[in-house]
Amino acid sequence: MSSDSSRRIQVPDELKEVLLQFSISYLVEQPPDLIDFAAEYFNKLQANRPVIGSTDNTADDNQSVNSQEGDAEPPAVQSTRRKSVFAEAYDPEADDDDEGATAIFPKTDEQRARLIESVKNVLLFRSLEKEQMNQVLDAMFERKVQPGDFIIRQGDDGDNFYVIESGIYKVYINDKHISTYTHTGLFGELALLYNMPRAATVQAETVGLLWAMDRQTFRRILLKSAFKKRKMYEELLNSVPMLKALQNYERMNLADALVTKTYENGERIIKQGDAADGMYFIEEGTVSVRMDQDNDEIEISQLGKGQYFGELALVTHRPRAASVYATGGVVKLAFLDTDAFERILGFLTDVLKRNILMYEQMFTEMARRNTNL
Ligand code: 1OR
Ligand code: 1OR
Repeated sequence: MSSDSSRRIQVPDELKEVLLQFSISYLVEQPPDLIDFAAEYFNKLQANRPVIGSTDNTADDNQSVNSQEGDAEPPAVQSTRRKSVFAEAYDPEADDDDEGATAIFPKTDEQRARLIESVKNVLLFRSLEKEQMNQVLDAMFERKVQPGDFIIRQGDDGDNFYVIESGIYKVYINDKHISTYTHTGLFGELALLYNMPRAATVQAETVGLLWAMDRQTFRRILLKSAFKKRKMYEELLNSVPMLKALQNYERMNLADALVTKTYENGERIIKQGDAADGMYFIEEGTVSVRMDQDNDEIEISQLGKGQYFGELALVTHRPRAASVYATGGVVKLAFLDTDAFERILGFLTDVLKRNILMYEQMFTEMARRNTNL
């Protein structure tokens, strides 16, 4: 699809991390002047830079106490206590928050069945092994909420992470309503993953039921796998021009949903005429797109890193329009299944349709050339 020359520029991880943290702080605080805010932010960052080689980041963590209601301290100021996160690329491997035993909350069969149903679609849990998944189920506890209850307040330290069983929850940033969860989804993972203050306020609109997991357990079981996955796909997702329209937070959710698949040279990835089960982003290697013609196949396009395919059938709800093969060695792809596609990229359908228009134009062009021959 489009050839984006900026793809060749390697963005260092540290730069990405610092800019991500800065952007979150900026979005959370929405200060009147970006430049003043940036100057202050980076000065503070420099002043609080930890001594090289120091690994005291978890000591801060364990001391953290939930800030009280009405705490006037803005998140960026509060966060200077967590030097490591804002000063350098966060390394969960160096995090020793995983000491000690995991809490177990006994559950009735009925509760456990409800919990399993609620976590079925939690993308963050996808890469967990069976044993880890059982630990997660044991560690979660039920929390009933009433309309108006504040589950999370922006700027607080992170205590729990929540999976929704039922209820409607509104998300606010600086008192501005930005999104709503209705009976499904999860929230509260950001503060625990990135070791930073709560990025938003979450308030219950209706009675509801949440499954909660405490910070320690979240970090012990989920941090490394979830963080690694978000990190792993970050570069890929940043290199796909179509996804520029996504907000950082949506890109993170997309990373949770992706599954890596590899194909050997010559292997077929998609067969023309098949029903679609998802789409692919190319992480490494090239693929050849071929269409059936007169009992043969002709190549209509080659795609490489940062490009995607298999979206057409998802958008049009039709069978695969072409076959796709791995070419020139091993091909590594990130696969997004239909469900996650609809949930996360559904609103990008208009962008995708622009490409589809291009396929149609090319098709008409080819048909015209063929009849003129
Ligand atoms: P948390 O631990 O920071 C608040 O606590 C939670 O609200 C947060 O984790 C997310 O789980 C959830 N940006 C940041 N946090 C969000 C957002 C969000 N939506 C839900 N949460 N944005 C909205 C994206 C549609 C981006 C706004 C710029
Ligand atoms: P899909 O889900 O139909 C095959 O599965 C994929 O090949 C398709 O999604 C596109 O992502 C990809 N026409 C149709 N599909 C194409 C084309 C294409 N190129 C890539 N795909 N044309 C080539 C445009 C450069 C038009 C050919 C006439």
